[in-house]
Amino acid sequence: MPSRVCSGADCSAADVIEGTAQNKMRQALGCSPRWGAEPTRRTGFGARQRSIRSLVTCIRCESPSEGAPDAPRGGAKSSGRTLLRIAMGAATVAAPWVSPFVASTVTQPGVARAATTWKSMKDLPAIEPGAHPALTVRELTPRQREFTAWLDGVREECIRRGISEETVGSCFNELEPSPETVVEKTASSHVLNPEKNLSVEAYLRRMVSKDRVTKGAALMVEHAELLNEVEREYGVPPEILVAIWGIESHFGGFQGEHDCIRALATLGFEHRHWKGDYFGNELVEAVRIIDEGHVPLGDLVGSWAGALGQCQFMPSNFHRYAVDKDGDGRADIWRSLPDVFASMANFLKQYCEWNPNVRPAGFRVTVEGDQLPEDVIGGWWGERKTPKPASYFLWNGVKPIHNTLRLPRSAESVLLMPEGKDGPAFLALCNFRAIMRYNPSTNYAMAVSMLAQDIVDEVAAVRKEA
Ligand SMILES: [Ca+2]
Repeated sequence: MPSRVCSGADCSAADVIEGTAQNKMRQALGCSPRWGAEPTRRTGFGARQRSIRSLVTCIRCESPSEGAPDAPRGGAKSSGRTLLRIAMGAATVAAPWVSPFVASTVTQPGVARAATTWKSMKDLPAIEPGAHPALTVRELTPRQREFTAWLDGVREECIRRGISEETVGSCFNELEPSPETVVEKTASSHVLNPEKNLSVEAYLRRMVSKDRVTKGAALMVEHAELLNEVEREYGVPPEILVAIWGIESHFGGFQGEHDCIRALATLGFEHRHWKGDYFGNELVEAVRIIDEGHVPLGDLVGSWAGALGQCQFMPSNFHRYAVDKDGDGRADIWRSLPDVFASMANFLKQYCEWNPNVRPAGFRVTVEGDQLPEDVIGGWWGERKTPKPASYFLWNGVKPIHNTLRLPRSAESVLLMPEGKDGPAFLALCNFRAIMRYNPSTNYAMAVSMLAQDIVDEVAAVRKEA
């Protein structure tokens, strides 16, 4: 190993060097580490490029023939053999952490170009690719090439929308798509989308569990002041906010564990031919969240489909509807409950058109007798029949299962029986439609409505006992 110390002052590529990898290489070369040893968030293409640049830079510093007048050369004249030794020393040290990504994506033309550069700099024999394990080359797979080309388009769109190049670089420079394909995702969707794969009864049992009702009731009481304030502002009742919060993220306890940028990039890339640029657009909007400083990049985690925070907003909805209620300058739907509740309520009011004058969104009912005519019995929300006043159903054998329900008798309602007369029955009022806009699933809207009403019942029961 060379013993001389490099000042780094004449490193022509110093502006691109950063991170642990480079410092390891500098230390191996006897150079003092100068740059922050922040580990990079992802390892990939950018880290690779910087590592190679770093290696070339240090070799340049070691060269007496480089001609920099103030370079601290230490008097010893480096021979070509010394330079080669330096390079191989660096490569040896670098190998354990460079090899995996060199092996995966450094391209043959890239190494040939580096070798040519070196030769022109030092008049040394060109490095033969494969001469050292760290320089082993494998071509990009067609998928990786296509992904890189697609991502270049997204980069351009980010810049066009005014996002800083620095943010775009931090999000994309070392990004690779998730290995899961859309097919695999679809195959496992029974886990990811239980509302599509369970019976209505089983789904409701899972979503409106006793545990969720109890916890929701406790949290509604605990945050009553804040929730009431949000209701005064947006017209959405506390129990609905708590129910959506409970179902979307288990009251903030589980917000998803996927790197949102990578998830959206993978989906955008995989869907590029048949879903327009929906996910590509969401990806750009996710990068904008970072650019605006709402949350650090490492904390931008969410569902596999890119839904974010305790209220599971897609990035574009975040920009339209997220609210900074606590006034700290950031709409923090990950950690700030005032922001989470106000954002949900704002979304329900603005986008879902929540009607503040009708309290329950819907509720579970039993249907007794068979006096109801067939033409008022609907199936799923998409198969609903013409609305009737709630009182019409109550007169014809329909009974709510909730204890505390105060039903606006004149409110327009539809009867939903998705699995026929032997399955669960639901009376849906106008705000049922609003919940369907939050998540277009009849099961989801039934679960939210029912959980909200069960939470109200639970709070009433506890107060009565007290
Ligand atoms: Ca805030």
